[in-house]
Amino acid sequence: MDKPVVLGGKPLFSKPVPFTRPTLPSYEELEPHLRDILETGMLTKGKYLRQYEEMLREYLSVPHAIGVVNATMGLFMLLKAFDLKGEVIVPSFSFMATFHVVEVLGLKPIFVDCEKDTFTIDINSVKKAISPNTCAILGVNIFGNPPDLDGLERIAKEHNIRFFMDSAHSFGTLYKGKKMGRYGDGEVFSTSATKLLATGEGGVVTTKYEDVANFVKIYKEYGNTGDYDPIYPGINGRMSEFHALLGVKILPKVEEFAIKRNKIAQIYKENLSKVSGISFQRIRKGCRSSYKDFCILVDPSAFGLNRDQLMEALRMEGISTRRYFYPPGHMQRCYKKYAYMYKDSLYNTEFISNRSLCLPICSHMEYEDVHKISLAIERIQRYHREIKKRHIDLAGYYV
Ligand code: T4K
Repeated sequence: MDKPVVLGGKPLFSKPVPFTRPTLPSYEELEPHLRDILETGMLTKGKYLRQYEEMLREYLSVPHAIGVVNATMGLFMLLKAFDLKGEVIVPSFSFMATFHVVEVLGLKPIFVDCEKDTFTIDINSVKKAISPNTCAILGVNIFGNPPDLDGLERIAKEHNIRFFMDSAHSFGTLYKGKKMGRYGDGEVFSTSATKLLATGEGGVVTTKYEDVANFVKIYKEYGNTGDYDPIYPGINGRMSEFHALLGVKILPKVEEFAIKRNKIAQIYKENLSKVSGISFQRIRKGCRSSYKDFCILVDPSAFGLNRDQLMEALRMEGISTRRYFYPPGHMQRCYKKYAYMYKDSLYNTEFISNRSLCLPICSHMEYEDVHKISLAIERIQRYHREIKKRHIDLAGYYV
């Protein structure tokens, strides 16, 4: 039966399709190393973290790469190293961790707009937001798509302020042919379970400055340099040996994963460009996205249903999606106190946040599943009128 499930049709998948799954080494590949960790009893601060960090420095071609507990703490420690005061410019269209770090450090996040096509931080919006209180810009690679890094570096230099990159989505990204990790005053990658390089929890701080790298290394050890007389109050920001071991095994495969995801994105685009009302994030010219996420925009008038209605219809098909990033930063409850500053001013951010939907993607996804998900979206669109009627009934029922 051709009808979508929401209208009583047959599901295209025999079991639920997860939003993502990490691509991991086999148990057999890990077994001797797990035995080693367990037999030596070195669960943290050991040789696997040292090996991982060495591999990261080589892979990213950076002088300093520090494995940490997660990217949120990595960003916290990186910014802390600069003893900043005042305002930090952040894109409102990002994951909550980007702005939380700024707020928790006692700095003021200044939310700026994104570009309508790339979804990344808009340079003109950044320029307008610069004030005598601005101390830094914190850019983000959105879903793996880099912003105008040269432009951001130029603005930071002109105004003598710091520039950092939240590169949480950036293993697999290429900016003008080069890997991330070397931009601005420092970058932070995430290796949480949904990333290309998935160590479970984890982050990587990169910087060109030796003193900043040393700060982070000591800060993540409570500020203790080894004599139990800390030089400053730090935290525990360490990455365990189990997490580092996963990093050691997965890092050599990141390139292959990025290529695979780019192929998946290409198939989605080929299929869905034939569906009325669906458009895509534009990848910056000369760059490669990691496609940590594959995101579509749903135009409700052309598609016939809005983003949330499509999400619900896909959920009924057993297909899991995410509304990254909704609501955007400046509209989140915890930033209500700043809302007066942004009335109607972050137009692109609100436009994209209301229409974007991330579809399932992972590095070991079958192309056949990409075609089937595309087909599910296509038939939902084809039956949009009936679904709309039905959805109104269901919406009433669900509330
Ligand atoms: N900056 C940016 C721009 C970020 O996007 C993030 C994090 C950060 C900073 C901070 O990085 P970390 O401090 O986390 O290192 C996820 C992740 O938890 C989060 O790391 C990520 N960004 C954010 C965009 O997405 P959820 O809540 O959407 O993921 P969840 O738990 O619903 O899982 C999604 C899918 O992954 C499901 O299909 C289940 C699957 N999954 C999940 C886990 C946890 C697995 O297969 N295995 C797992 O272990 O947040």
